[in-house]
Amino acid sequence: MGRQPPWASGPFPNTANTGPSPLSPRSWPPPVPHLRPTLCVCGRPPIPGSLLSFSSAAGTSAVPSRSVTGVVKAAVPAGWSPPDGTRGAAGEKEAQQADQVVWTTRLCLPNILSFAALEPPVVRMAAPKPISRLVSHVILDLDGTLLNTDSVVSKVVKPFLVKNGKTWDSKKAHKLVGKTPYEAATVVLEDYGLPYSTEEFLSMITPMFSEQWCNIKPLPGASRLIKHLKSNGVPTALASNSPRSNVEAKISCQQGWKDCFSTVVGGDEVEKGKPSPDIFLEAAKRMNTTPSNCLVIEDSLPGVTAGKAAEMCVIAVPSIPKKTAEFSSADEVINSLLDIRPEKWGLPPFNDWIEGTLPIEPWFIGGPVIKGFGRGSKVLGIPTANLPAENFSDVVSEHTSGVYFGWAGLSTRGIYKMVMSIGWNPYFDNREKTVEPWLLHNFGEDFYGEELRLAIVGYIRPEANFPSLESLIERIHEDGRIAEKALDLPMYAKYKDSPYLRDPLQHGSTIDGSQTEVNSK
Ligand code: ADP
Ligand code: RBF
Ligand code: MG
Repeated sequence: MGRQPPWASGPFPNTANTGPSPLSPRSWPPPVPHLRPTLCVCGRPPIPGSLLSFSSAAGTSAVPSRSVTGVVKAAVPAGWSPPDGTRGAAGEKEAQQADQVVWTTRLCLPNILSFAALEPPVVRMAAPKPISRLVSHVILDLDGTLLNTDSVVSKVVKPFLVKNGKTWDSKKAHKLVGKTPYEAATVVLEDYGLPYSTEEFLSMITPMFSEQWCNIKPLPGASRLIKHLKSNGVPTALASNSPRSNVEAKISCQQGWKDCFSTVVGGDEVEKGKPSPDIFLEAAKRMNTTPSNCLVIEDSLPGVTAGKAAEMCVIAVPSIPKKTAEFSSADEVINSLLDIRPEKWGLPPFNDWIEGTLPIEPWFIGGPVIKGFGRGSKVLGIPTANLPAENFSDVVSEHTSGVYFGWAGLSTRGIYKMVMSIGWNPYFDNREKTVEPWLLHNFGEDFYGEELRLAIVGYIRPEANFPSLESLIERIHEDGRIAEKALDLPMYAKYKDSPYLRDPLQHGSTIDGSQTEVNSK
């Protein structure tokens, strides 16, 4: 131990020195109050007598996981009373060591690992892979990880196809996501039967891409992450397969980005690009550190392979939906940069989460309420007023899937609190990315066809799969409670006055001030 992370003298404590080994019992509980864990167990309490197996990393990799297996008499915290009135047995020890234990369907605070209980009698808590290495340096990929490069693909390829007498099919666009330019070019040529070699096609299309560089948008959470690392003094490199000049041109379009990187390594500066480890090894060298101190964040499979070949820790943020399984060699797979928990890696935690929610730059969508899959009310007892996603496919593809919340305006009724999922509903494994807003109000009737406007102001969690329909329903209700409460915070409450929500209302003749008041469940 004794390795001093660069921020050790700063506001973040040097937790690496709390014991002879991060796994040592002596390092638990950590001496620093804000790193003391909360054990947060999401889901219903397990049935007494069932087997409980969980790992209690409880919030920070500075205190890596220990596993506890035991028979639960009742789990756990002091003061919590299981239905049969017994008190905690196994698990109590955990409860004492943590600052608090929340056995709850309510609040899963950020920086806290949450555990999903499976069906009794065997209750297995799904814990993340124990993280046994702390890092001090971060290496980021650019295209597909920090920048939504895929969004400019249609802008370039569409007019090219038109010129060649073909029609762009947006349904085929997903096939290009995450591919290298060469691979993507090959797919386009095949799909549309164009009479060019891949090299010819690339030479025609590459200059058109260059023109679009400043139209590429950062991916959700990208600016937040690199600015957080910069402001906490964590050395951060950019390592891309693209030539260095392209990388520099792209990041110079993004305000404040250039200063966030201590070095930039381009594909033309090493012998072999990813999946070879060369780019990452060069980045570590330039930061004067060893590979074992580095955390790589990557969206593509070649990038993850390269990071592991460099013997670095790797977080995968796959750009291609539903392909998580392919990234099993990564140390962690997350859905988007919004889900990064730097403290799991011994890096300074984000401090912008508030009451289980992450404020985001608000975005606005709306349209007539259409028929969905017909299972919201029927299967889940939770109606979701579906919007025609094709009307705003750009906005929807720009935002990562996940559970969000905000305000909903209904043309003839008023403004309501709202919680929604956007994505493929992993439990149902949908083919299309849908927007599923649940208005937190009991209407007692349908309102198909009415104009619905949404202001989406915060993020709660990634979409997830669940071991049972019950646990999905329970989690959605939990999301509802989180949204309901958070929307009263001034930072979120102010958006209920967004003109966008009220616009359609102003055209309605029967609406007066009282009817446009905020309603909630
Ligand atoms: P669908 O699959 O057609 O969307 P749902 O079972 O999800 O069917 O029901 C959604 C419909 O229920 C909405 O389109 C709307 O007309 C109605 N509805 C009633 N109450 C609500 C609510 N609180 N939130 C969302 N939709 C509601
Ligand atoms: N579906 C999932 O498969 N996984 C989820 O994590 C999930 N979270 C949701 C959260 C909220 C707040 C809402 C309203 C819906 C969520 N759904 C999720 C979608 C739900 O499965 C969907 O509304 C129904 O399938 C109806 O089409
Ligand atoms: Mg619905």
